Amino acid sequence: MTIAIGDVHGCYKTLLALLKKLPDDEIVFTGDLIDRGPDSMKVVRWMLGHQDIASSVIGNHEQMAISSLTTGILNNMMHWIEQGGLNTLISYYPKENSKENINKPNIYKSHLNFLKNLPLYIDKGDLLITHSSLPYMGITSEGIDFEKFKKIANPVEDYTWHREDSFLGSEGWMTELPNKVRDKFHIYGHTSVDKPLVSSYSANIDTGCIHLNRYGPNTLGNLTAFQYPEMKIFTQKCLD
Ligand SMILES: [Mn+2]
Repeated sequence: MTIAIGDVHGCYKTLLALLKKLPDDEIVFTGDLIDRGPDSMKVVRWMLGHQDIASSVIGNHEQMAISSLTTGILNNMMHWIEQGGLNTLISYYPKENSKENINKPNIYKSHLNFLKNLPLYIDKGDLLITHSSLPYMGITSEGIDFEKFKKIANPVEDYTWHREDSFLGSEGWMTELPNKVRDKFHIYGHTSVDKPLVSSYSANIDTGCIHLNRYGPNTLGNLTAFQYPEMKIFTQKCLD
């Protein structure tokens, strides 16, 4: 049994509150642990401290952070900052009179290393976790043949950035279910939806924790956990 948790985006208080509601189970995050929210450093620190029970795939936000911090290319940095990377950098900057100041310069390296080693996907046989939905690439009408997909997919684009545009509704978020991976239940995040989009073969569990009220009063703004195969949903409203 596995519990997947959607895009956290530095919402550490919300994450802790959600974790309190969960039964004991292995936890897998759909990526985008960092950026936009106030406490990316604490979210990554929590991950490093709980590697026995929790793992994560890589999201497009981790990709942006890595390409900014390892290449030194200004355009990469500008793009990341514009997409919420500034709050991540600030979360690593020592604050005045804080007890945590002593540790911060040392943790930076280990945290970046952790992000660099996040996998594109976690395949547990009957369960597949990726950050974004996956493009069909015309492989089969029965759903994605994942073994074949792995051989031809563009690693960054197809696992972490993809959006099934044809499934975007008039309100700007997905109204239908985009993905079927043959013989696997597929859990992903990346495109924020008001309520988890769950079908017999997939679940988008990014309920836009950091985007409360983005599309009007009481839209988005929740962090979701999804237990498989129980298909049980746990929700926590954003506290950050
Ligand atoms: Mn995201």
